[in-house]
Amino acid sequence: MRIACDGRLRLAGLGLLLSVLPAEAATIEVTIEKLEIRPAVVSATVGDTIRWVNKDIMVHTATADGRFDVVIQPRQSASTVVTKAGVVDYYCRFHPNMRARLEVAE
Ligand SMILES: [Cu+2]
Repeated sequence: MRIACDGRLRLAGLGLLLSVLPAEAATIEVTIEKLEIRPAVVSATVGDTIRWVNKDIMVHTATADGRFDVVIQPRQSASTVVTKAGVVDYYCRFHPNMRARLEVAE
């Protein structure tokens, strides 16, 4: 009986959590490989998570002046949540030729 009780509590907790999160919040994966960011343009909605996966053996950043500066270690991933709508151009601080864009909708 105790297990059944815990299950109900957990479900109630999950329902509460879901009700405060935007329904459409998603994680969008962007790959960095051979000093290239792909896809170069992604569409997102405020509240979404952008997750960069660095497949290279060198460190990269996803840097948008005044917005975010995410360091992505070699062979690892890192993420940020987009909090404002608009077109965001970002680049890598170590390799300024690496550029990409987020198009963030309200
Ligand atoms: Cu880089």
